[in-house]
Amino acid sequence: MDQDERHIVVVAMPAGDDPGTWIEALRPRLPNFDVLSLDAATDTARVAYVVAWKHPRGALARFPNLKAVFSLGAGVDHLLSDPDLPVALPIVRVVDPDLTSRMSEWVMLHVLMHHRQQRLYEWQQFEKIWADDATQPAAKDVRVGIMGLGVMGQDSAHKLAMMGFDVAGWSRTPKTLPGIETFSGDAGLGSFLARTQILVSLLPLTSATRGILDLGLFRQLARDSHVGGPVLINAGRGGLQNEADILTALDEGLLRAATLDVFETEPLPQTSEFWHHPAVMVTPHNAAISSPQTIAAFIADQIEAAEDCEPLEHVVDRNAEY
Ligand code: NDP
Ligand code: OXD
Repeated sequence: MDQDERHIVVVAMPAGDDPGTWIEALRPRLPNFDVLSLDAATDTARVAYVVAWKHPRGALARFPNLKAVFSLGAGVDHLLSDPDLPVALPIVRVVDPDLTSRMSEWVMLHVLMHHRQQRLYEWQQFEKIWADDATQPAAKDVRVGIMGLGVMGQDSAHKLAMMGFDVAGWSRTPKTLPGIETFSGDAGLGSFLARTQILVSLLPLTSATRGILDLGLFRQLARDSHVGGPVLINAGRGGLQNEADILTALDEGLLRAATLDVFETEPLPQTSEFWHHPAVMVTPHNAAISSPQTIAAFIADQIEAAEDCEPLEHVVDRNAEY
């Protein structure tokens, strides 16, 4: 094929972010394509695929011959919130065992951190206090509830159940999972929350889930946890949580503690109270990050398959989810 007939794969990132790592990871895997940054893709008619993470709004509407858009992550809210996203295009998200395992590591770490009161013992070590907590329950007596029983939520649920926790999950549609109590839809939410002592949010951000983690929801959580109140752990999206409500709930004792990986504004502003709140653990939206090599292999395989007229995998069902 002539150089000026080759299809282009564009890596689209926010202005100011360097797409170089992703371009380098994709190029050797897509030798028949030109892999370019958004700025370099001036021959817009040749652009067949876009690989995107928080692209500038409207940027994808410039490409008349796009065949598919790939999210660089599992979440697609950054794509679907673009009002100029071409309507008929397939949107593919990352579903990758490496990404999923990393999320489960993070979820288990923070469930255990709260369950075993690690922060208390860190403080005690600092103060040279030798004191144990004779009331520490076994994992089987601790009820963890996972909001979102998709790829991430199911893996975390199974791994927590393997550790002995009493695990339940909540999803949009009903599910049957061995060893996990399941709830679904608006009708199941109240019962799910009423049994939950440690709440883990692994929901996507959609019009139905935006702001769901608010005071009204925190009030419905079980209050009988051995740490003195419910715990919130959110790695879904910052838009799921009402941050003022989290602070109020912590102040009023509706929540005992929180671990937050995602925020309404990222990076978390320097002025945020979360940075120094004694009951809050902050991680910088890195609960699950796969290496560019792993994600590039996943995307390149899909592009090659699409070129061979094979169906794309993990295409987002826009009607079901948003
Ligand atoms: P999936 O699409 O596989 O799962 C989403 C789950 O949420 C499904 O069980 C779905 O229910 C449920 N859900 C969606 N909408 C609702 C609703 N309105 N009410 C109740 N349940 C609902 O996504 P993943 O598990 O792969 O990822 C989940 C999210 O995790 C991503 O969208 C992303 O935002 C976040 N994420 C965060 C990362 C981080 O580092 N912090 C890394 C990777 C992902 P049903 O099955 O019935 O459709
Ligand atoms: C994702 C993320 O969606 O990293 O994959 O947040």
